[in-house]
Amino acid sequence: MTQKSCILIGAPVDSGKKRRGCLMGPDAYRVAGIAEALADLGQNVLDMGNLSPTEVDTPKDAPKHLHMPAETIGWTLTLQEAAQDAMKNGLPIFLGGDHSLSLGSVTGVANHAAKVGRPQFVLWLDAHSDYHTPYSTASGNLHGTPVGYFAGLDGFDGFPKVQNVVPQENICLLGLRSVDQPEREKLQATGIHCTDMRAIDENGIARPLAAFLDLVAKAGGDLHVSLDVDFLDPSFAPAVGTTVPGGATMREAHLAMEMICDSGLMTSLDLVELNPFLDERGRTAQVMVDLAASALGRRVFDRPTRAFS
Ligand code: NNH
Ligand code: MN
Ligand code: MN
Ligand code: MN
Repeated sequence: MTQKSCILIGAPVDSGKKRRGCLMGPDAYRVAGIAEALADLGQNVLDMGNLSPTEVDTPKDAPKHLHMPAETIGWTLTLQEAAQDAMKNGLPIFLGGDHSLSLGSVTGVANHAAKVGRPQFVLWLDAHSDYHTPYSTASGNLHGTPVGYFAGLDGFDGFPKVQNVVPQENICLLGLRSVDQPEREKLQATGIHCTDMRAIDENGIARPLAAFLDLVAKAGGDLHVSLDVDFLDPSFAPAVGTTVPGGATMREAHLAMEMICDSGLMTSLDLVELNPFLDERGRTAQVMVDLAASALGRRVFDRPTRAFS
Protein backbone atom coordinates (compact mmCIF):
# COMPACT_ATOMS: atom_id res chain seq x y z
CA MET A 1 0.00 0.00 0.00
CA THR A 2 1.37 3.36 -0.92
CA GLN A 3 1.82 5.75 1.98
CA LYS A 4 -1.25 7.91 2.35
CA SER A 5 -3.23 9.45 5.14
CA CYS A 6 -5.99 7.26 6.55
CA ILE A 7 -8.90 9.48 7.44
CA LEU A 8 -11.20 8.00 10.07
CA ILE A 9 -14.74 9.29 9.66
CA GLY A 10 -17.11 8.34 12.48
CA ALA A 11 -20.59 7.74 11.06
CA PRO A 12 -22.86 6.62 13.93
CA VAL A 13 -25.74 5.91 11.56
CA ASP A 14 -28.51 3.93 13.27
CA SER A 15 -31.52 4.82 11.11
CA GLY A 16 -31.09 2.11 8.47
CA LYS A 17 -32.86 -0.61 10.41
CA LYS A 18 -35.08 -1.04 13.46
CA ARG A 19 -32.69 -2.78 15.84
CA ARG A 20 -30.63 -0.09 17.53
CA GLY A 21 -26.99 -0.08 18.57
CA CYS A 22 -24.83 0.62 15.50
CA LEU A 23 -24.46 4.20 16.70
CA MET A 24 -21.90 2.86 19.18
CA GLY A 25 -19.80 1.39 16.36
CA PRO A 26 -17.32 4.24 15.76
CA ASP A 27 -16.36 4.39 19.43
CA ALA A 28 -16.03 0.62 19.64
CA TYR A 29 -13.51 0.73 16.78
CA ARG A 30 -11.62 3.45 18.60
CA VAL A 31 -11.59 1.47 21.83
CA ALA A 32 -10.41 -1.59 19.87
CA GLY A 33 -7.46 0.53 18.76
CA ILE A 34 -8.03 1.22 15.09
CA ALA A 35 -5.97 4.41 15.02
CA GLU A 36 -3.04 2.81 16.83
CA ALA A 37 -3.16 -0.31 14.63
CA LEU A 38 -2.95 1.76 11.45
CA ALA A 39 -0.32 4.10 12.86
CA ASP A 40 1.81 1.05 13.73
CA LEU A 41 1.82 0.23 10.02
CA GLY A 42 3.38 3.60 9.28
CA GLN A 43 0.13 5.15 8.11
CA ASN A 44 -0.63 8.76 8.84
CA VAL A 45 -3.91 8.61 10.76
CA LEU A 46 -6.35 11.45 11.08
CA ASP A 47 -9.52 10.97 13.17
CA MET A 48 -12.22 13.42 12.14
CA GLY A 49 -14.46 12.44 15.07
CA ASN A 50 -18.13 11.64 14.56
CA LEU A 51 -20.35 13.37 12.01
CA SER A 52 -24.04 14.05 12.44
CA PRO A 53 -26.81 14.01 9.86
CA THR A 54 -28.06 17.06 7.99
CA GLU A 55 -31.57 17.97 9.12
CA VAL A 56 -34.20 17.32 6.48
CA ASP A 57 -37.99 16.97 6.51
CA THR A 58 -39.64 13.61 5.90
CA PRO A 59 -40.37 13.38 2.17
CA LYS A 60 -44.14 13.55 1.63
CA ASP A 61 -44.17 10.81 -1.00
CA ALA A 62 -41.99 8.28 0.85
CA PRO A 63 -43.51 4.77 1.07
CA LYS A 64 -45.27 4.40 4.43
CA HIS A 65 -43.34 1.29 5.54
CA LEU A 66 -39.93 2.99 5.32
CA HIS A 67 -38.11 3.28 8.65
CA MET A 68 -36.68 6.77 9.39
CA PRO A 69 -36.23 8.00 5.81
CA ALA A 70 -35.53 11.62 6.78
CA GLU A 71 -32.65 10.71 9.07
CA THR A 72 -31.12 8.44 6.42
CA ILE A 73 -31.48 11.11 3.73
CA GLY A 74 -29.76 13.54 6.11
CA TRP A 75 -26.89 11.11 6.63
CA THR A 76 -26.60 10.59 2.89
CA LEU A 77 -26.15 14.32 2.35
CA THR A 78 -23.59 14.64 5.15
CA LEU A 79 -21.57 11.59 4.13
CA GLN A 80 -21.54 12.40 0.42
CA GLU A 81 -19.87 15.67 1.16
CA ALA A 82 -17.49 14.19 3.74
CA ALA A 83 -16.48 11.46 1.30
CA GLN A 84 -15.79 13.87 -1.53
CA ASP A 85 -13.69 16.07 0.74
CA ALA A 86 -11.72 13.22 2.32
CA MET A 87 -10.83 11.71 -1.06
CA LYS A 88 -8.77 14.80 -1.81
CA ASN A 89 -6.60 14.18 1.24
CA GLY A 90 -6.23 10.45 1.64
CA LEU A 91 -8.02 7.18 2.15
CA PRO A 92 -11.28 7.60 4.06
CA ILE A 93 -12.35 4.82 6.41
CA PHE A 94 -16.01 5.18 7.33
CA LEU A 95 -16.58 3.84 10.83
CA GLY A 96 -20.22 2.76 10.93
CA GLY A 97 -22.89 2.83 11.69
CA ASP A 98 -25.24 0.61 9.74
CA HIS A 99 -24.94 -0.09 6.02
CA SER A 100 -27.23 2.77 5.00
CA LEU A 101 -24.14 4.95 5.46
CA SER A 102 -22.95 3.61 2.10
CA LEU A 103 -25.73 5.52 0.36
CA GLY A 104 -23.54 8.54 1.10
CA SER A 105 -19.99 7.14 1.22
CA VAL A 106 -20.15 5.37 -2.15
CA THR A 107 -21.92 8.14 -4.06
CA GLY A 108 -19.47 10.65 -2.53
CA VAL A 109 -16.35 8.76 -3.56
CA ALA A 110 -17.89 8.14 -7.01
CA ASN A 111 -18.34 11.89 -7.44
CA HIS A 112 -14.67 12.36 -6.63
CA ALA A 113 -13.59 9.63 -9.07
CA ALA A 114 -15.66 11.24 -11.83
CA LYS A 115 -14.05 14.58 -11.12
CA VAL A 116 -10.53 13.21 -11.46
CA GLY A 117 -11.52 11.10 -14.47
CA ARG A 118 -11.21 7.58 -13.04
CA PRO A 119 -13.88 4.85 -13.09
CA GLN A 120 -15.29 3.89 -9.68
CA PHE A 121 -15.42 0.23 -8.62
CA VAL A 122 -17.13 -1.21 -5.53
CA LEU A 123 -16.37 -4.46 -3.71
CA TRP A 124 -19.34 -5.35 -1.46
CA LEU A 125 -18.42 -7.91 1.21
CA ASP A 126 -21.76 -8.92 2.67
CA ALA A 127 -24.14 -11.83 3.26
CA HIS A 128 -26.81 -9.66 1.63
CA SER A 129 -27.01 -7.98 -1.76
CA ASP A 130 -28.56 -4.73 -0.45
CA TYR A 131 -30.08 -4.19 -3.89
CA HIS A 132 -33.54 -3.08 -2.77
CA THR A 133 -35.28 0.19 -3.52
CA PRO A 134 -37.51 1.99 -1.00
CA TYR A 135 -40.41 0.35 -2.87
CA SER A 136 -39.12 -3.22 -3.13
CA THR A 137 -37.90 -3.58 0.48
CA ALA A 138 -40.34 -5.62 2.56
CA SER A 139 -38.60 -4.77 5.85
CA GLY A 140 -38.60 -1.01 5.26
CA ASN A 141 -34.97 -1.00 6.42
CA LEU A 142 -32.88 1.29 4.23
CA HIS A 143 -29.62 -0.53 5.07
CA GLY A 144 -30.88 -3.04 2.49
CA THR A 145 -30.82 -0.47 -0.34
CA PRO A 146 -27.38 1.13 -0.89
CA VAL A 147 -26.33 -1.03 -3.87
CA GLY A 148 -29.65 -0.24 -5.55
CA TYR A 149 -29.03 3.45 -4.95
CA PHE A 150 -25.49 3.83 -6.26
CA ALA A 151 -26.22 1.46 -9.16
CA GLY A 152 -28.91 3.90 -10.25
CA LEU A 153 -32.23 2.16 -9.52
CA ASP A 154 -35.34 4.37 -9.42
CA GLY A 155 -37.54 4.96 -6.38
CA PHE A 156 -35.24 6.92 -4.07
CA ASP A 157 -37.62 9.88 -3.86
CA GLY A 158 -36.34 12.57 -1.54
CA PHE A 159 -32.76 11.29 -1.67
CA PRO A 160 -30.12 13.34 -3.46
CA LYS A 161 -30.06 12.41 -7.13
CA VAL A 162 -27.12 10.10 -7.86
CA GLN A 163 -24.80 12.15 -10.04
CA ASN A 164 -22.34 9.41 -10.93
CA VAL A 165 -23.98 5.99 -11.07
CA VAL A 166 -21.54 3.12 -10.48
CA PRO A 167 -21.76 0.93 -13.61
CA GLN A 168 -23.05 -2.61 -13.01
CA GLU A 169 -19.86 -4.23 -14.35
CA ASN A 170 -17.85 -2.26 -11.75
CA ILE A 171 -19.70 -3.79 -8.80
CA CYS A 172 -18.78 -7.10 -7.16
CA LEU A 173 -20.92 -8.64 -4.41
CA LEU A 174 -18.92 -11.25 -2.51
CA GLY A 175 -20.13 -13.55 0.27
CA LEU A 176 -23.82 -13.70 -0.64
CA ARG A 177 -26.10 -16.08 1.21
CA SER A 178 -29.28 -14.07 1.85
CA VAL A 179 -30.88 -12.48 -1.20
CA ASP A 180 -34.58 -11.55 -1.27
CA GLN A 181 -36.72 -12.58 -4.24
CA PRO A 182 -37.14 -9.07 -5.74
CA GLU A 183 -33.38 -8.52 -5.44
CA ARG A 184 -32.59 -11.85 -7.09
CA GLU A 185 -34.83 -11.12 -10.06
CA LYS A 186 -33.33 -7.67 -10.62
CA LEU A 187 -29.73 -8.82 -10.03
CA GLN A 188 -29.99 -11.66 -12.50
CA ALA A 189 -30.79 -9.16 -15.23
CA THR A 190 -27.69 -7.04 -14.49
CA GLY A 191 -23.96 -7.22 -15.12
CA ILE A 192 -23.22 -6.99 -11.38
CA HIS A 193 -20.67 -9.65 -10.39
CA CYS A 194 -22.35 -11.88 -7.78
CA THR A 195 -20.30 -14.43 -5.88
CA ASP A 196 -22.29 -16.44 -3.36
CA MET A 197 -20.92 -18.70 -0.62
CA ARG A 198 -21.37 -21.73 -2.84
CA ALA A 199 -19.03 -20.23 -5.41
CA ILE A 200 -16.54 -19.44 -2.63
CA ASP A 201 -16.80 -23.01 -1.33
CA GLU A 202 -16.15 -24.40 -4.80
CA ASN A 203 -13.42 -22.03 -5.97
CA GLY A 204 -12.01 -20.47 -2.84
CA ILE A 205 -12.24 -16.76 -2.20
CA ALA A 206 -8.99 -15.88 -3.97
CA ARG A 207 -10.07 -16.72 -7.52
CA PRO A 208 -13.20 -14.55 -7.83
CA LEU A 209 -11.56 -11.74 -5.88
CA ALA A 210 -8.41 -11.79 -8.03
CA ALA A 211 -10.56 -11.68 -11.16
CA PHE A 212 -12.37 -8.59 -9.93
CA LEU A 213 -9.19 -6.83 -8.75
CA ASP A 214 -7.78 -7.49 -12.20
CA LEU A 215 -10.71 -5.64 -13.78
CA VAL A 216 -10.11 -2.67 -11.49
CA ALA A 217 -6.39 -2.62 -12.27
CA LYS A 218 -6.90 -2.86 -16.02
CA ALA A 219 -9.39 0.02 -15.94
CA GLY A 220 -7.16 2.15 -13.71
CA GLY A 221 -10.11 2.51 -11.34
CA ASP A 222 -10.67 3.65 -7.79
CA LEU A 223 -11.82 0.85 -5.49
CA HIS A 224 -14.25 1.31 -2.64
CA VAL A 225 -14.46 -1.67 -0.27
CA SER A 226 -17.58 -2.02 1.87
CA LEU A 227 -17.17 -4.56 4.67
CA ASP A 228 -20.41 -5.61 6.40
CA VAL A 229 -19.84 -7.51 9.66
CA ASP A 230 -22.29 -10.18 8.48
CA PHE A 231 -19.94 -11.10 5.62
CA LEU A 232 -18.15 -12.94 8.42
CA ASP A 233 -19.40 -16.09 10.06
CA PRO A 234 -21.33 -15.24 13.24
CA SER A 235 -19.31 -17.82 15.21
CA PHE A 236 -16.45 -15.34 15.46
CA ALA A 237 -18.23 -12.08 14.56
CA PRO A 238 -21.48 -12.13 16.56
CA ALA A 239 -22.01 -8.37 16.96
CA VAL A 240 -24.44 -7.80 14.14
CA GLY A 241 -28.23 -7.63 14.05
CA THR A 242 -28.59 -9.80 10.96
CA THR A 243 -26.44 -12.87 11.55
CA VAL A 244 -26.50 -15.42 8.73
CA PRO A 245 -24.74 -18.74 9.36
CA GLY A 246 -22.27 -20.04 6.82
CA GLY A 247 -20.23 -16.87 6.39
CA ALA A 248 -16.62 -16.21 5.50
CA THR A 249 -14.08 -17.68 7.88
CA MET A 250 -11.43 -15.56 9.56
CA ARG A 251 -8.93 -17.07 7.14
CA GLU A 252 -10.98 -16.25 4.05
CA ALA A 253 -11.69 -12.71 5.23
CA HIS A 254 -8.08 -12.17 6.19
CA LEU A 255 -6.81 -13.43 2.83
CA ALA A 256 -9.28 -11.15 1.04
CA MET A 257 -7.92 -8.15 2.95
CA GLU A 258 -4.32 -9.12 2.23
CA MET A 259 -5.08 -9.46 -1.48
CA ILE A 260 -6.83 -6.10 -1.49
CA CYS A 261 -3.76 -4.59 0.13
CA ASP A 262 -1.32 -6.25 -2.28
CA SER A 263 -3.33 -4.93 -5.22
CA GLY A 264 -2.70 -1.36 -4.05
CA LEU A 265 -6.10 -0.47 -5.48
CA MET A 266 -8.24 0.33 -2.44
CA THR A 267 -9.04 4.03 -2.22
CA SER A 268 -11.80 4.02 0.43
CA LEU A 269 -13.29 1.64 3.00
CA ASP A 270 -16.53 1.20 4.97
CA LEU A 271 -16.65 -0.80 8.21
CA VAL A 272 -20.37 -1.28 8.77
CA GLU A 273 -23.12 -2.96 10.77
CA LEU A 274 -21.10 -3.49 13.94
CA ASN A 275 -23.58 -3.44 16.85
CA PRO A 276 -21.43 -3.28 20.00
CA PHE A 277 -24.54 -3.90 22.13
CA LEU A 278 -24.51 -7.47 20.77
CA ASP A 279 -20.77 -8.08 21.10
CA GLU A 280 -18.91 -10.45 23.40
CA ARG A 281 -16.11 -8.61 25.18
CA GLY A 282 -15.38 -6.55 22.07
CA ARG A 283 -14.30 -9.50 19.97
CA THR A 284 -16.16 -8.47 16.81
CA ALA A 285 -14.85 -4.91 16.98
CA GLN A 286 -11.36 -6.38 17.35
CA VAL A 287 -11.82 -8.68 14.36
CA MET A 288 -12.94 -5.76 12.21
CA VAL A 289 -9.93 -3.69 13.30
CA ASP A 290 -7.60 -6.60 12.52
CA LEU A 291 -9.14 -6.96 9.06
CA ALA A 292 -8.78 -3.24 8.37
CA ALA A 293 -5.13 -3.46 9.44
CA SER A 294 -4.56 -6.32 7.01
CA ALA A 295 -6.14 -4.30 4.22
CA LEU A 296 -3.67 -1.53 5.00
CA GLY A 297 -0.51 -3.56 5.21
CA ARG A 298 -0.24 -5.70 8.34
CA ARG A 299 1.71 -8.85 7.54
CA VAL A 300 3.20 -11.82 9.30
CA PHE A 301 5.90 -12.03 6.63
CA ASP A 302 6.40 -10.46 3.27
CA ARG A 303 5.97 -13.14 0.66
CA PRO A 304 7.47 -15.45 -0.36
CA THR A 305 7.98 -16.99 3.07
CA ARG A 306 10.96 -19.33 3.41
CA ALA A 307 9.56 -21.81 5.88
CA PHE A 308 12.22 -24.47 5.39
CA SER A 309 15.39 -22.57 4.58
N1 NNH B 1 -32.55 -8.07 2.62
C1 NNH B 1 -32.97 -7.77 3.97
C2 NNH B 1 -33.73 -6.45 4.03
O1 NNH B 1 -33.78 -5.75 3.05
C3 NNH B 1 -31.79 -7.75 4.90
C4 NNH B 1 -30.79 -6.68 4.71
N2 NNH B 1 -29.94 -6.68 5.86
C5 NNH B 1 -28.61 -6.49 5.88
N3 NNH B 1 -27.97 -6.18 4.75
N4 NNH B 1 -28.00 -6.67 6.89
O2 NNH B 1 -26.63 -6.25 4.69
O3 NNH B 1 -34.27 -6.11 5.06
MN1 MN C 1 -25.12 -4.84 4.17
MN1 MN D 1 -25.51 -7.82 5.48
MN1 MN E 1 -3.50 -14.27 6.71
